[in-house]
Amino acid sequence: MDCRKTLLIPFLALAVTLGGLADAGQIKIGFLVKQPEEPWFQLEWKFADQAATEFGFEVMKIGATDGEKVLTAIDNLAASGAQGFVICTPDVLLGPAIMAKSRANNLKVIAVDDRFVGPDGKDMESVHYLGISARKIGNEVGKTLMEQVKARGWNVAEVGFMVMTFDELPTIQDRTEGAIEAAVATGFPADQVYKAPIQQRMEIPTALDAANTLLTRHPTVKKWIVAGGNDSCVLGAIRALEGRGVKVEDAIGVGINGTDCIPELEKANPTSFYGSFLLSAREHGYLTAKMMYEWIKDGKEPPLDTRTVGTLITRDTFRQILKDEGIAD
Ligand code: FCA
Repeated sequence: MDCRKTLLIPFLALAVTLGGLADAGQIKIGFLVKQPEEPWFQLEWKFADQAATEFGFEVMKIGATDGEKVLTAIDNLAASGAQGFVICTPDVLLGPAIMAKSRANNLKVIAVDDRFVGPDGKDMESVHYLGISARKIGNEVGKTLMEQVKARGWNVAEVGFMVMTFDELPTIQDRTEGAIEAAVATGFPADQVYKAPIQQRMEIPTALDAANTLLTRHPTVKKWIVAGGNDSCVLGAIRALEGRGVKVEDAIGVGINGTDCIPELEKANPTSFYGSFLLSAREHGYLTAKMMYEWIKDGKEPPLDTRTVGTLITRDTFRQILKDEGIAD
């Protein structure tokens, strides 16, 4: 063995040991999301990673698409030395089970986006939560739709309001109720509001099915405005309207998230998807991860309830706004 190798081996052994020690001392947190394929959740992860790099902790990103995966993930997190996690649960009714398992494993919990619901059907207000101001943002959607109806000189008597609902999830119910409330308050006839309940999961195909069922029931309506719990819900409805031959200029859709409609806004020709309320994936990912880290490291308990706002993006404005938010280059 030459002399360089003899020196190198103990050096490498030392480096590995130190590396191991550094890892062992590093704070680890989990970040569990219900729909890892959605751009919204991928962005939350991206911003959580930014916080981890900035403050020097580790984020274990886990796609937890059903209850079993969530509960297994909690055990795995504890076994791997994590001390807490942020979660957007696949089902809000899992709240009590998640809290029981986390307590047993001595893990701290922050719920993001979807607030846990207790056995009494009420929000679990004792669990730390960061989510959107759902009703207010819903109100903005309703107002934006009505502004467009007026700007286009439509006669409201000819318009149907298609609302893509998902009442299993309170944050979504608040958004859609908020949209209806604002449209009706600005003169939209309440009896021309039609709800299309989405089955199981909020995705484009399930929303498309729900919209088609609704359109079959109202064949004479000529013009449509569309709201829904998030971008995918509204995009499904827009695809259904296109499938029925409704002209681009005869429908107006406004989404929520702003992150899942970017290819739609980038299309060379406009569709009926007018715009979306861009939520702050940065705050939902970066801030929750940072809160969890500081809670573990310094015992700094986060606020129990934090709410974020939304900003309207349209084909004209989305590029600049996404750039400012750090979502697009
Ligand atoms: C819910 C929705 C997501 C996003 C998030 C803030 O979890 O399913 O699409 O809108 O709230």
